[in-house]
Amino acid sequence: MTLKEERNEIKNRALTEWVAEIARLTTPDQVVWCDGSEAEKDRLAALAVKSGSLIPLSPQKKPGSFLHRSDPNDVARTEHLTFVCTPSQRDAGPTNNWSPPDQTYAKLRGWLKGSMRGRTMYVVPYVMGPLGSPFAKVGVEITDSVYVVLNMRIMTRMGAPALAMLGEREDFCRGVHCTLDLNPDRRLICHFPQDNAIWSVGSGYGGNALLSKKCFALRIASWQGRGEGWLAEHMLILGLQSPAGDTRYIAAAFPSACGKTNLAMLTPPAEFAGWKVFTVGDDIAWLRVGDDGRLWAVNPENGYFGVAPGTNSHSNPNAMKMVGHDSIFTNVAMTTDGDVWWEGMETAPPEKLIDWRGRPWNPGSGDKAAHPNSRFTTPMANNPALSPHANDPQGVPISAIVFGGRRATTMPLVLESQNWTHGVYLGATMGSETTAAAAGAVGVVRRDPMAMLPFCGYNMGDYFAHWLQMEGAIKNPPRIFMVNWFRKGSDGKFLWPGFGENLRVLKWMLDRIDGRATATDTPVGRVPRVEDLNLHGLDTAGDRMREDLAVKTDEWSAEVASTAEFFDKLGPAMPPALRDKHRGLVNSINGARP
Ligand code: OXD
Ligand code: MN
Repeated sequence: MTLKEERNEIKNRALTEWVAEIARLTTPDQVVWCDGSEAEKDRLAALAVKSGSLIPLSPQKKPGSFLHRSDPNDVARTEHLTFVCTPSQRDAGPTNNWSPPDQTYAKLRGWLKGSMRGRTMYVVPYVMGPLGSPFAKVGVEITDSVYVVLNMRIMTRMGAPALAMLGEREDFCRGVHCTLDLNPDRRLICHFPQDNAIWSVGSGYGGNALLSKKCFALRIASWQGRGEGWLAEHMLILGLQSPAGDTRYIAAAFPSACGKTNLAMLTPPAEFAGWKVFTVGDDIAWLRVGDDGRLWAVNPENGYFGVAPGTNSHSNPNAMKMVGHDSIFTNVAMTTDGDVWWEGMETAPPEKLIDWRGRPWNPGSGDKAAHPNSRFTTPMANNPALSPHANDPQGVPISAIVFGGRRATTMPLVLESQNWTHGVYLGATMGSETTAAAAGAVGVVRRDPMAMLPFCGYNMGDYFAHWLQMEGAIKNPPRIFMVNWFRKGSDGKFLWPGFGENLRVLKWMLDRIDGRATATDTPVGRVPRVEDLNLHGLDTAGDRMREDLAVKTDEWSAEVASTAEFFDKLGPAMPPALRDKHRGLVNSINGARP
């Protein structure tokens, strides 16, 4: 085999040797080192169009944008095929799939032998975190997918800046991605945190194939954060600016497809004239303690990989603007004039539509035109609400941490923790109804502590212990809250309007921090009364609000029983402090029983 190396000038021996090793294994026809330039993007996009992997959209309707249709068996993260391969199973813990590293490498090497014959192997160096930031880290993804390269170019700071930052260092995350034939029987997403390595095989879906995102910035980085004293979290970061011009930052964890992107770029309701929300990040936060004893956060990503269905000019006007150009759409429907459409876009479907599989759509069939987990990939620079600090190497100081799930019952609209340990307890007991972002049943409540269950790269009990321990390092800790935008009344309808109105709840949090708002102590945390929230101009009846804020003893009895079961599953690594908190809560709920 002759390898056509396009870049011979790479000085980093560890990098060139590793790339050569993977090329010897996969035997591609050529190896292309990506530099992240515009010219490269245009060349690769033309190649993808030629191969049919990308369809150009209308230059008038969606300039610079493309549609990709994935294999219908490859449309979401596959958690049952995702593994954490630590030397000891105890370190992966009971909530991660585990397999021994040596055996796993051997199996994957077997699958990858000769797998890129006749194809091109792309080497994609990238930076996670703002350039020049003490938070930033370098990864390199080897992939045989042009779609992956073009998405990585949007989602990360890719190419030349990464090689410049790396220099001669060897501590880069080594990611190997190979699509094979997309056969689910030969699909595995494997993490080797002790080697700073990821091997992802047999899937082209974003969360499985864009190795910078869930694989590196959450699973590998959470392991690194534990060792190095920081946190890698499944959190959006937003700045909330008051009419007086001061901005406070909030980091919020929600499970996939619960509206993180919407909250991160929220448009305030009319009654909040002068208030502004700025996006720092919509999915991932890396948090470190600053010299001032506060917790500081950066968004390690450079773009958004958002869920398309439900996005419209009411739920997220900023998102509608930002996907208007230079975006890649995956598995949405296409109009005959080269535009895109999905369920929940407020315009009615046009008469003729090509569905996400590329077939003419029949509205009467009951099939969705866009896949429920169809996505847009958009550069963060497209976002009209982008924070001026999104690229700040120092990050932003966090005033509040918010945990939230999708719960039809039990969880009030908002709950304030009593202290850090109670806040960690709230995060640890988070539950949410499942969505289409992962393969499997939709609508079942599962425990998803801190929205990290599918993304924590080590033992969940050790992860809680790390969170508890962080308190000692943070002199001025953010206050921790829990929210639920999704509680339903007895009529089955949502009690809270959500979207832009969520600002009212964020404002109450800041007022609590400043000592300007009141709350009532309940056994499960502090809850506002209806009159403590600014509901001016909101057409929601008082009794519905009371229902939304209610802490009901019978619901909480069931909740703590289900939490106890979950804690038992986490086994001996579960920190005693959280078990104590749980016992205390059970006692006070039983004490509150009429
Ligand atoms: C995502 C997810 O894609 O959480 O962000 O699934
Ligand atoms: Mn996510």
